[in-house]
Amino acid sequence: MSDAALAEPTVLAEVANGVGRLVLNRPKALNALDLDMIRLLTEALEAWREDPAVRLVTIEGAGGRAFCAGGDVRAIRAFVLAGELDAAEAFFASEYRLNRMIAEYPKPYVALIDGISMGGGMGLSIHGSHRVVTEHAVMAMPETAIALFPDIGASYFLPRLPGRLGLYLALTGARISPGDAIYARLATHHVPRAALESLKAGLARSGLAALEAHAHRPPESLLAQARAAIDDCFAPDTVPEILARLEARGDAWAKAQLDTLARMSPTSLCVTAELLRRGATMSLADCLAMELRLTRKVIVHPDFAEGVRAQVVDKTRDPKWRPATVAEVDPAAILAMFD
Ligand code: QUE
Repeated sequence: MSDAALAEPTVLAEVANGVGRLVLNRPKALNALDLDMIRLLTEALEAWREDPAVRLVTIEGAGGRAFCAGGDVRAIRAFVLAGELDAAEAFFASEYRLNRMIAEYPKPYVALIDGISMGGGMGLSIHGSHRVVTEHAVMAMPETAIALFPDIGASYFLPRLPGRLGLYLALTGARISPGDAIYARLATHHVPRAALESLKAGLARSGLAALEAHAHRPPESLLAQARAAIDDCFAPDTVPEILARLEARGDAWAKAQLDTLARMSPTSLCVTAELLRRGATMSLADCLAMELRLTRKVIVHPDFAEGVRAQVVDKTRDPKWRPATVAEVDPAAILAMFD
């Protein structure tokens, strides 16, 4: 028998005791979101929207390591290299449609984040009404490392985080802790892993009241400690000005940020800063439409295939960016990508 015939479904969807339960079920790939999973999630949410047997929806990841590590950028890269740009666009369009459906969902949507949630995984959680993090949660928008940009509605939600946290997370791809996620308002409740089964039983028995009943005090936030430095150094809207502020600051924290930013695609950093500047005053629907237009330009830039190769396919972590520095990026070329 083929692997496909033996394979379990990549999304489990079941209704019991008033709860529509979604499980991302590709644990070997850290539940990374492929087109099939997007279709299955969309179909389940559509079916449950008007179903009186579903009072609330939960979503979680199988396998204990990840909620969802991202989108299927490996497949997108293969489409780009094969010249199948329509297939790449279809992926992003269906992913962003799902993000919007979650944001507009008429029932409570509770994401249980007990592990890695990055990129596309953030798109399945952040737009929902409630986001629970366990002590094992790790969140990030790491797309500048693969020369993509923070998408899935990030141009809407990141500029709306406190101070300049959103631009900081978008440019550096910083991985943040459960305490940070609550501090930044990316998460709403902290529940220990050991209490998740009890929380799920409580959600079925008494609905959303179970969230408050199971919530623990959030752990300490490192992001809170860095907040003044972040707000100061990431105050400008352009990357060269941010780099200049970090260089002028010159302390260990600033040097660490400069080291991180030096590994990211310079083109992607500049695209990302402009994207968040624009998204700050736009609706979620308009932000998602802007991001979809931008994917067409960004995925055909050579940095994208190179970034996915270096970080995801070969894992050599040695991307060769062109241009190689922010100073060499032509601001007019960045603006042209938003046309
Ligand atoms: C930056 C990213 C992603 C990444 C690594 C980065 C990303 C993404 C994946 C990923 C993870 C697991 C998989 C997979 C892809 O890795 O967006 O197919 O199984 O989806 O440094 O932005």
